[in-house]
Amino acid sequence: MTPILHHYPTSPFAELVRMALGLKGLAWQSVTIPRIAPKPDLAALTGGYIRTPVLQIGADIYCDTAAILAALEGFAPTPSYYPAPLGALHVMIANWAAGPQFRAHVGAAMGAMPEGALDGAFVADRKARFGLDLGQLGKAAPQLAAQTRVAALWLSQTLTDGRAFIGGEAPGHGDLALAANIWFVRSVPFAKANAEALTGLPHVADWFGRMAALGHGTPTEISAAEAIDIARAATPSDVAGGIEAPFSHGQMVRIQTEGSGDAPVEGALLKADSTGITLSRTDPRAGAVHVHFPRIGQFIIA
Ligand SMILES: N[C@@H](CCC(=O)N[C@@H](CS)C(=O)NCC(=O)O)C(=O)O
Repeated sequence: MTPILHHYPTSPFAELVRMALGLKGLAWQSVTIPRIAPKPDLAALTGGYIRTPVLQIGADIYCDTAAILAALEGFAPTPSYYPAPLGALHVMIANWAAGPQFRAHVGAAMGAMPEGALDGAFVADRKARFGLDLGQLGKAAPQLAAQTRVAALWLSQTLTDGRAFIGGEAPGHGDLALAANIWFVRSVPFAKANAEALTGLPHVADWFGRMAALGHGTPTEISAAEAIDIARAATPSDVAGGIEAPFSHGQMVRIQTEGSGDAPVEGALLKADSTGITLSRTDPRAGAVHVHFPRIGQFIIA
C-alpha cells in the first residue's frame, strides 16, 4: 500500500511531511487539496478534519503531522525519525517547534506582507476558522520575528560542536519541525530579511542545506477521487490500544481540534491513549475508514 499525502505546496506542515518522506526515501502518492474551506473530498476521508496535511494509507487516515509521522515510522521503521541519543526528545522538540514557535514563525513570515498581498478569500478563511487578524499580526510581527531568532540561536548553539543534525549524525523529527518553520519564512519573498536573520547564524544555513538535501522522496500525483476509491477498496487496519476514562470502546464521540473553528469529527471510539486517538466511521463515498489523531491538541467530546 502506497502512502498518499493530501496537501498543497505552500503549507509548512505539509513541507515537514514531504521532508519526512524524503528522509525515509519513500515513494508516495500526492493529492493536491484546496488551501481553504470547503474541502469535501478531504472531508469524505477524515469526517470533517480539513487541516493540512493529512496522510492516507489505504482506509487509514492520519490527521496532524504528529499522527502522520507516527504512522510513517510504523510503515517504514528505518531510518528512524527518532534516532539515538535524542529518541523521543525529538518529538518533544517538534511539539515546541510546531506549537509556540510556529505562531512566531507565522508572524515572521506573514507579518510584513503589504495589504492586498494575500487573496481576500484566504484571509477570510483563516479569520473565520482560526481567528487570524492580519492587522494585529502586522503589529506583533517585529516581536514575533525576534522570538524566531531565539529558536535559531538555540539551533546554532546546538550545532556548534560540528554535529550534522540536532542529535548527531542522523536527522529526526525535531530537525524536520525546526526546518519546516525556517522553510516557511524563507518561502515568503516579503520576509527575506527575517529569513536571512535565521539562516545567517553560524551553522544554520549548512544544517538547513542538509535538511533540504533530504528531498521529498518520490511523489506521483493522483486525483482526490482516486484516493477515495483506494480507501473504499481497502480495509482499515486493526487497532490496538486502551480507552481513557470516562470513555468506552465503541462509544460515539466527536473529536475537536483545539484552536480551530472547524467542525468536529464524529465516529466510534476504538482507541484513546497516550499513543493517540482512533475513530471508526463509515462514509458514503470512502466506505469504512479509521481516522487517527494524536492525543495532544485534541478533545474528545461525548
Ligand atoms: N497541528 C497540525 C497543524 C496543521 C496546520 O495548522 N496546517 C495549516 C496549513 S500549514 C492549516 O491547516 N491551515 C488551514 C488549511 O490548510 O485549511 C499539524 O501538525 O498537522
